[in-house]
Amino acid sequence: VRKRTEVAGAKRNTPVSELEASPFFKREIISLKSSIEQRHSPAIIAEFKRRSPSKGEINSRVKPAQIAKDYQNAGVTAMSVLTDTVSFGGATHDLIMARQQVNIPLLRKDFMIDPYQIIEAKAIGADAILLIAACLSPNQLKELAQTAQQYGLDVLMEVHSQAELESHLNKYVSIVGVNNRNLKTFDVSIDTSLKLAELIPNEFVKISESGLKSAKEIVTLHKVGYQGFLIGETFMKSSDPGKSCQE
Ligand code: IGP
Repeated sequence: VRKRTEVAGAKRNTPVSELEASPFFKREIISLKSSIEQRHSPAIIAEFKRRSPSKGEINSRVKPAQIAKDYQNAGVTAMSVLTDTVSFGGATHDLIMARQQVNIPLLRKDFMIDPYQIIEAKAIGADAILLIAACLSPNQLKELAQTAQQYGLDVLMEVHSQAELESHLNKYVSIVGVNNRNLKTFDVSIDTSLKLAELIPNEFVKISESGLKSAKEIVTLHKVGYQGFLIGETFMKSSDPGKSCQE
């Protein structure tokens, strides 16, 4: 993980007044939390991810608009769009393209450090944002989560450990995601999710993230309380991610 906490702020491509004038800014938010809760069976959040620091190129041919339609047709609960360019080859434009095609909740996946990025997330049509405990101080995370809530966006807080959960969790967060990928070694193990499940208070929706490959893993994690499953690579590495997602 790049250390972002020292960075002064996000790159500001567009003035805030212009972001607020975006047609998406006024659209009604589709709650990611409610959508997962209403599902009752395991809820899949399928990710658009071209490349990653651990895997390199995953799929550079497919387009976000097509994948969004395919994921929605496959019946996923929500879609995650990586908008980080440096590590993941994504762009805010990818989320806009997805938004124009679907009416499922969209998660903006990025390294959020600045309230500007939250306003931008809303302006490009996101319904929820990710805040990574490992990248933020407890106070920074709380302030960003509160800002997101004021804009009506759901906050998914990502943790890797019990320590992060205990130091960073706050009332402005609505979903807790346990990342199975160790950010230092890139090793993935669902044991991380299994271990942390009972430590997440029940008012938060629990999701398990990364490295998920089989229905069996999902059944195991669902039994211990996870309702949502964030899956990128398993779908994206197929030449037809929507179809592989349906299977
Ligand atoms: C998806 P995978 O192993 O299914 O492609 O993982 C998602 O969990 C992963 O992309 C992710 C991520 C992140 C990316 C989880 N947390 C934080 C960037 C930043």
